[in-house]
Amino acid sequence: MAHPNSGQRGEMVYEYVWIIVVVAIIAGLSASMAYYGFARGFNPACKAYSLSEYQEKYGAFTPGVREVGPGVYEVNIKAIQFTFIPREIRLKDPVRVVFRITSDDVIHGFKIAGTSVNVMVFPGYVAEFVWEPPRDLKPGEYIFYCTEYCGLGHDLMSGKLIIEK
Ligand SMILES: [Cu+2]
Repeated sequence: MAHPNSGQRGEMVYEYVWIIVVVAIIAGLSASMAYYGFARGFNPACKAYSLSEYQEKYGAFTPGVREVGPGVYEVNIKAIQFTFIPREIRLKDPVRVVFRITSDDVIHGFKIAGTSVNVMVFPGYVAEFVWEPPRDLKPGEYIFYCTEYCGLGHDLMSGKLIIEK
């Protein structure tokens, strides 16, 4: 016995309408992603490139904090099992901070508690991003820590960022 709805043209029309609706939603979302990504340049704030590219451009990767202008800092960090080098970062009145973070061994994370900073760090690559601290950022100590499980000492992997005004 045939299905009670078989052969009814009205039912088929709904099938086509829904196919068109679903395809239109997917096409619309893809188009808006492409528009914002390519035309408006809304991309992830973090760049990643290989350590050898870094070395070609800047020479050896030296961990540390450099003040390159008033309130403008460059902070190089090396993440290794199970610490960060340096473990203490001191910034006075930071306006713009360029972080460059690399790993010597496995995948690590770098998050500064209470701020928007949170990146993944891959061995052999440099994660580079600019942090413009909010104007009302309170001076004091901010803990930074690893957010990717990297071995037995993972929970020891932290340091502190000191903001002075
Ligand atoms: Cu870790």
